[in-house]
Amino acid sequence: MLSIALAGKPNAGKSTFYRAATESEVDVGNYPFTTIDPNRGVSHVRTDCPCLDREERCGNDNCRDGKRYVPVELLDVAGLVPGAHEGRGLGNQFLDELTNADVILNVVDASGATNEEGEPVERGSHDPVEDVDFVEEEMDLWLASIVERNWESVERASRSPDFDIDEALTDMLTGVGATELDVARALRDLDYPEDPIAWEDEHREALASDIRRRTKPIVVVANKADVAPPENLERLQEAADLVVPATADGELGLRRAAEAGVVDYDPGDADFEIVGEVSDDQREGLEQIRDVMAEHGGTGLQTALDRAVYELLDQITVYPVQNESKWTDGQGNVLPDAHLLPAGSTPLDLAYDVHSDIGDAYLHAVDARENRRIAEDHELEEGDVIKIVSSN
Ligand SMILES: Nc1nc2c(ncn2[C@@H]2O[C@H](COP(=O)(O)OP(=O)(O)OP(=O)(O)O)[C@@H](O)[C@H]2O)c(=O)[nH]1
Ligand SMILES: [Mg+2]
Repeated sequence: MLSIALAGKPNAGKSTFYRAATESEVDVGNYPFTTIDPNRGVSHVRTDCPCLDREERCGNDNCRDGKRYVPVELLDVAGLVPGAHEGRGLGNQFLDELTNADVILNVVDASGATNEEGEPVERGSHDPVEDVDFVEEEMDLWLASIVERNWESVERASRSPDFDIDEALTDMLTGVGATELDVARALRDLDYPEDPIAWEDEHREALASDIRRRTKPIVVVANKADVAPPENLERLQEAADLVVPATADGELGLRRAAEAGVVDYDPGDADFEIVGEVSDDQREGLEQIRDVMAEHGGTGLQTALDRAVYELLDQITVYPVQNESKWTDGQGNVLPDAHLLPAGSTPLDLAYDVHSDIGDAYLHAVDARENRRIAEDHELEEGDVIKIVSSN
């Protein structure tokens, strides 16, 4: 499963985001370091279900009237403070928790009501743009320290006659999610000495930040948009490539209200409808959330998750089925599974993603929408429904 990590300074709303997005109970508090041990749970990205192109909706548990929710892992870690890579705050133990993450959501308090350590201060008095930069820096320096720690092994390997720097660095960096291709591309972009023994800290740091950008891309979540000065949101938009204004607290309120049957709302909707009995206070709270949603096209949580997966990680959703005309599995479930795969994936990649045995026994594939056989190297597209034919 793809893994998305919530990172950022303390008190920014990471656990509130997590609570809303996973519908699980974790501690939230208006002080730094509420979270110490990481929380790991399942959230979803949202896409159009292929059943929208059929007469009836599929009825899958993860499909609400054609809105398809595809599971991803969500990780909520302790807050990060400047100097964390050197052990400040709760240190770099939780930077290590980010090792397996495919993408990072940097949750920023856009209201400027918490300082760089996450302590409450007067609203607007802290510049949230600083929180965008330092999280990137801390992650870069953390990765640089991993490279530094392991450099001796690269130097040792370099004495061997068949030494290959790409191979040695790939060995060292697979642990943080770097592929051979990432390393090759990073080395192509950098100037560095031939001999690893001649590498200086600056070379290792340049390598680390290049690899960090490739393996841990970042979406900035401009949280607390409900109480943020508009100029902060504007400046944040300019400070990074991908910035999503959000109200984690608003989403949490809506999810709870939806569960109680008070509102009709599906995560990622731009608006909601009040359908149950509410007190005046509740109505006022809900209307405040509605105002923020109207400004930003929703609460922003689903948007942040979706853009991380579909935009930054460039994933597509593909639906394997056994019956190509009914789009069902062996038990008659319509569109039973949704798989996230990198764009450019082929039917064979899908087969291996379903099960390595299916991949090994792959014969051919059928595009169930068109009802025609497709080549092994055919590039799959978002929303493809595919029957894999295998010899077992
Ligand atoms: N106004 C507003 N407050 C929010 C929002 N999201 C979270 N908060 C509040 O911000 C405070 C911190 O929230 P947490 O979710 O505990 O923050 P955290 O980033 O997990 O903090 P640490 O675990 O200490 O790193 C709490 O008082 C939340 O209620 C939001 O969208 N709007
Ligand atoms: Mg927390």
